[in-house]
Amino acid sequence: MKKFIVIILSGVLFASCGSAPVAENPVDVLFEQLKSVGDNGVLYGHQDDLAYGVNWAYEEGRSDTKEAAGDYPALFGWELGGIELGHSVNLDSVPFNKMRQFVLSGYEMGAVITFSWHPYSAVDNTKSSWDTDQRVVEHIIPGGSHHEAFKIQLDAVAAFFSSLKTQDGQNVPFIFRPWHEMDGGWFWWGSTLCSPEEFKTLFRFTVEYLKDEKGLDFLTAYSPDNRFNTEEEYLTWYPGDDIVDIIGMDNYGDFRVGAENVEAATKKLEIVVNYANKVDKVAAFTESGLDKVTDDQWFTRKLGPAFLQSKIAAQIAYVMLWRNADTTHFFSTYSGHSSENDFKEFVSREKIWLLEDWNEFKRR
Ligand code: BMA
Repeated sequence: MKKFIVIILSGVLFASCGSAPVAENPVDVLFEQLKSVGDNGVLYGHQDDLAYGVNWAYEEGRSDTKEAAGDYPALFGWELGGIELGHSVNLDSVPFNKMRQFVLSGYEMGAVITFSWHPYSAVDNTKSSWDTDQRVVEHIIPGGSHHEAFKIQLDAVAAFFSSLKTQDGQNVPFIFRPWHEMDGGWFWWGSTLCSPEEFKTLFRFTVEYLKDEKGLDFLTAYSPDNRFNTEEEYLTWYPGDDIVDIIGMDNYGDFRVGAENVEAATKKLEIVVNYANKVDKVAAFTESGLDKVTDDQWFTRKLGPAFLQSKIAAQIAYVMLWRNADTTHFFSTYSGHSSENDFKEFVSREKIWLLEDWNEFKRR
């Protein structure tokens, strides 16, 4: 309750149309809420936060964020990889049935939900997203030899998305962030294995198939990695304003200890925000983190300044840190870690919002 005086409960879910109130589309509501964040704050998000953390897994109510800083993240990230093969758990062993529950409870708490997807190749389903010995994109886009196989993968994604409903049957709104970090060379959809045109075709087909064929509705995020220095470079892989809602960037590289360049990260976020403002979209820092948080003041000295030191970069709607798997692979803090106090200080800043801050903002 640190930040706002609650004045009125907003009627944001209902718009009047004639005399009968008509429920507004929850995806549009989410977009408007994220747009309204602007200068006011930045939502803190964390991947897999409710499922597991360092030294625990699947214990109801737990969250590394909450245990370190007293509240849940305002945004929860989830990963779909493996669903396209019909697996019941994702590639990080999160059961999809549990994920559905976490998504629902996160949404009901007021948090924003976002999905990433690291699919196996539809050309050879023994090849993970990180297998880069084969060109895949050209074979799965329309006209390609494995296009039908790819559609079957999308059907599995669609079935899961369709199952994300509240008890009264309302669809849970969410952000879908497929084909991220395409400017790098570590995924089979990366810059070394497809052309920008092939990539855009893949991206557009993915979104259009899920929406037009499968009747789904969601916000779509575009998130290259940090390999750009101009707007033109940023847009190399951009599939179009008509299908993208969230203008994002992933960036670990500019925070790597020894090779840090926070100024560069800020400049790139400014490119992201300026473009989002120009085309009336939401800007976001879609993925970051410091592997094993090896700098105890990383949050207040590096991550925070990357966007708070610039009035433009500070307009991002959210920043999401990657998962806390175990003591060898974690990207945010946890209770007992030497960066915990710094994290507390970071999230206590006026502009950094955990769940309660976000909920208060929505009620203003
Ligand atoms: C990567 C790592 C992997 C994980 C994958 C998908 O960045 O965290 O361990 O399997 O994301 O979540």
